[in-house]
Amino acid sequence: MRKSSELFFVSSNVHKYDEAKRILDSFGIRLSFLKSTLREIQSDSIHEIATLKAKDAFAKFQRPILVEDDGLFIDSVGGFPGPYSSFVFKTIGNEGILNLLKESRDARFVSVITYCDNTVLQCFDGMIHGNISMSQKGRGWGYDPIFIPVNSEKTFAELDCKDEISHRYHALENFSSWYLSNQ
Ligand code: ITT
Repeated sequence: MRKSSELFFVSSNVHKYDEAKRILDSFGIRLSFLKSTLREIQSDSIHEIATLKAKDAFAKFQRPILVEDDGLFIDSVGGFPGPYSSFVFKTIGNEGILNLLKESRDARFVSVITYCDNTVLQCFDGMIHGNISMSQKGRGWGYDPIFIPVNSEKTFAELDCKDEISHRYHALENFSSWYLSNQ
């Protein structure tokens, strides 16, 4: 790993970058954005998807990069949409998910942040438990209007503190400890 090299977040999703930037700022790490749609394989493993996204991003840009793959796992429907969260959001969306669910609404949101440079490829996991709301609440992006984190009555879209508790926060906290101790 090169000392003090600029770090880039590669994604098609600017909301993910905005949150990652704010979170890494709080750990003293500067993050820049490279907007790009990466090759996303269909796989049961978000680690595998994140690893291949990272290899694709490094091959494209030849710079130290971070990518992220996320999954919303809902217990009562066998972990669906899980690794297919991006496709499911684009197809049936939040209303489609709400229509699938009955009483049991426990879920978890998982983030796999992957770092890649010319010598290292490493994944960092983060997770938050919660449940799926009965209807969409708040004006956030993606699944935020339907995901209620544990110990809250509000969805991510309605909360001011998402950055301090989210799946993304936990994955980036793990990344930061490793990155700062390897600088
Ligand atoms: P990439 O270009 O980085 O792959 P993406 O939006 O396709 O962007 P993912 O595959 O990682 O990202 O995300 C899976 C889905 O979960 C996608 O629909 C996201 O909008 C959604 N998602 C991820 N993190 C979220 C969060 O914190 N809040 C709400 N929705 C989220």
